Amino acid sequence: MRPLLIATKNAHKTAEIAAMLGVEWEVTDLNAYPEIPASEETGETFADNAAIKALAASRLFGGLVLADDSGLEVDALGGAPGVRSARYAGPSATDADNRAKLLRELGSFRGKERAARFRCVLVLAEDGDQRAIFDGAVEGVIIGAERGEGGFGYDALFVPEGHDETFAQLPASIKNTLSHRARAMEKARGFFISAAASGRDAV
Ligand code: ITT
Repeated sequence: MRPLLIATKNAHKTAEIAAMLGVEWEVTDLNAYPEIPASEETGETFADNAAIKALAASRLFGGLVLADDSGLEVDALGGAPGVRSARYAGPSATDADNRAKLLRELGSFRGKERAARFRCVLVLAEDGDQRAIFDGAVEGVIIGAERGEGGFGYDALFVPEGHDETFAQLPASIKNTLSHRARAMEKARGFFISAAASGRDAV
């Protein structure tokens, strides 16, 4: 198995990515490496922030590093919360705080005005160099009250296009085929196949 460090403290992201990768990869995240500090997300785009996180961790970890920067864009809010999705209700906001703020901000909007999408950018890095970048998005709508217990973040408020249930109601196996993260990981498939093969050759 080849080691892959996910440059995140968000164990939900790690679990989703590990479920999408094959058995070739031994996935860990920053929770297992307290000596690698989480980076400050100072970028203005998902790509900037994913690169900041991947490059910083790859300077301290001897192997392939993957960073995921992701978030929710809501049309009625001009694309907010966007890159600030994790900090929408403040610097130490919980997921529940962020969902409550989103519902308040969307209080007067109805129907198509509540259109939204999740975006994900994945950056792969090794030894302080960026190796690849992939992105994915999923369109949907923000409903008026939370539904479901699964997932994380804004999942209980987001119904993906073509479905009636939120990401928090749908089984993880379904979310993991149609989410923004799944779509970016699908684009990264070829990269992972060759990286796993080159790891085997090197042994
Ligand atoms: P790291 O920076 O350590 O990876 P984070 O959770 O802070 O963890 P981001 O900065 O990328 O990650 O912020 C993404 C936020 O967007 C996340 O906290 C959620 O609120 C939301 N988000 C991203 N993907 C999501 C998903 O699949 N389901 C629900 N919410 C999601």
